[in-house]
Amino acid sequence: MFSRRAFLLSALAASTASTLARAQSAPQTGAGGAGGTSVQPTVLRIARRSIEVNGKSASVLGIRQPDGTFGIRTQVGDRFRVRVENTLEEPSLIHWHGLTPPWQQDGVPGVSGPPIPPGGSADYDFPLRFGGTFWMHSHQGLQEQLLLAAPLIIRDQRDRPDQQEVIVMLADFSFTPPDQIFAELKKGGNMAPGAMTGASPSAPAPANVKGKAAGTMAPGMAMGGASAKPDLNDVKYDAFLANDRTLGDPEVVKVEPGRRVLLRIINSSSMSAFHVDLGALDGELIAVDGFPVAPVVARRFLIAVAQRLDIRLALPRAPAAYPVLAVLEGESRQTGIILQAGGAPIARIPDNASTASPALTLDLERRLRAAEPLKPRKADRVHTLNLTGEMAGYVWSINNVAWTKDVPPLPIAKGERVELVFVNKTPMQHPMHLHGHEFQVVEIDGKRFAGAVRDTVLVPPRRRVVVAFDANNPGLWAIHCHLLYHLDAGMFTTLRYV
Ligand SMILES: [Cu+2]
Repeated sequence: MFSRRAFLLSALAASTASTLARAQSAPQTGAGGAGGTSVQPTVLRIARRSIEVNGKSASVLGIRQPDGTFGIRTQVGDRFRVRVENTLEEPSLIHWHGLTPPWQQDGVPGVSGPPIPPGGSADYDFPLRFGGTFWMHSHQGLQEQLLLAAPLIIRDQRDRPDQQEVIVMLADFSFTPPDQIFAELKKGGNMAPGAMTGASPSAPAPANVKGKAAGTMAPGMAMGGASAKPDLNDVKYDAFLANDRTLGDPEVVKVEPGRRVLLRIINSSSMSAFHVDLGALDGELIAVDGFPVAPVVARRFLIAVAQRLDIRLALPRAPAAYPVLAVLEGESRQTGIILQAGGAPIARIPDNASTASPALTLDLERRLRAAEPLKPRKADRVHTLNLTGEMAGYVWSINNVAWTKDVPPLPIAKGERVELVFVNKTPMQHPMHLHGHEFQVVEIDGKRFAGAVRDTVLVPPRRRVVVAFDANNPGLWAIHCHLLYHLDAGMFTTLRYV
């Protein structure tokens, strides 16, 4: 039943491919198994599913193998050989966040290629250059808000046989449909500066969009003075989830006292950053966004949207329950899982921490040092990306241009060392993600250093962050803010080279 549609899709992909296209690198669309290889692909099925949130049933999306496994776990050196089947009634496309495939297999509709139509499928096949904690998510419309995301774990020599791996996937959840959330953000932002959201009789407060203080509503007022507070959490969510569950009914993972645990924490939220709280346990942060860093020991670690943290724990020998919590940035709401060592009793963890957490800062980013940094080299090319926009009208842009397909890609050339200078001109933070390349954080506010290699970096209000990467994967690539509604509003651009 897929074949005709798949054929048409394939023909469309071929006809719309730009001069960059190399036919053998495009995802193969179709339903047949005639791939010319003996190894069967892993099937990942995009499908609607139900979960329970706060005692109510919620219809969401998911990406699972036929045996029910969410996402995929593979190993470095293997090829990423996957068939994605779209069982939805709408188009979809999955992005492999943090991987470096040929650009046509990157999964960004309208950039990498067309989305997979309802009932269609697409095949992917590329080598895995490195291991680590990655994830996959829809890049189509606002599907990510409906939890269309899953872990993508690539094991490598860092994975020790004496440690138990525990994946913690964080998400924000609303019973309000994403289109409506976005419409309300635009409407809410339209209110006159100085008005409190919800205080105006002509514009009643949308239930799920946060009221904005006057100082942060007015772009002019928010840019300077000491009183300007960072503007956090645009959307009021109904719940925060860890592995699809709230603390009212958390996942309990059995672990052995005295054993090592590797937490792979993935922030798959559309809009929400967290402080990971390990309670009484010291954690050793060994990788960010999959890439190794000089270990940092702490009990709290911040995680921006789309980022990942690999944290090693050495569990004490006595039986006990260890909550691994994630406290929403700037608030006390929290989610998490519980590690149950030795059958210890599990206490109910409240949905709110005892105190509100602070806003995210770059304090941790400044401390991080890549275990495998880029070779020191002068930049051949520098692009400055001013992060621009405002709450009024919920307009977000790069260099004051909200993305359309007519925006020319930033030019670079193969073999260059490229630096991207992110300058945040807004009172909101923006976690910036580059597709198809890992980058290194090399400067914060004018201070150079050999920071972490990663794929998503937080740029807080009025901060300047510079990242460097080697142009070694030619194609047309997305660069964007990973806050879903900022991305959809236009804080997105591309770069291109052959
Ligand atoms: Cu943003």
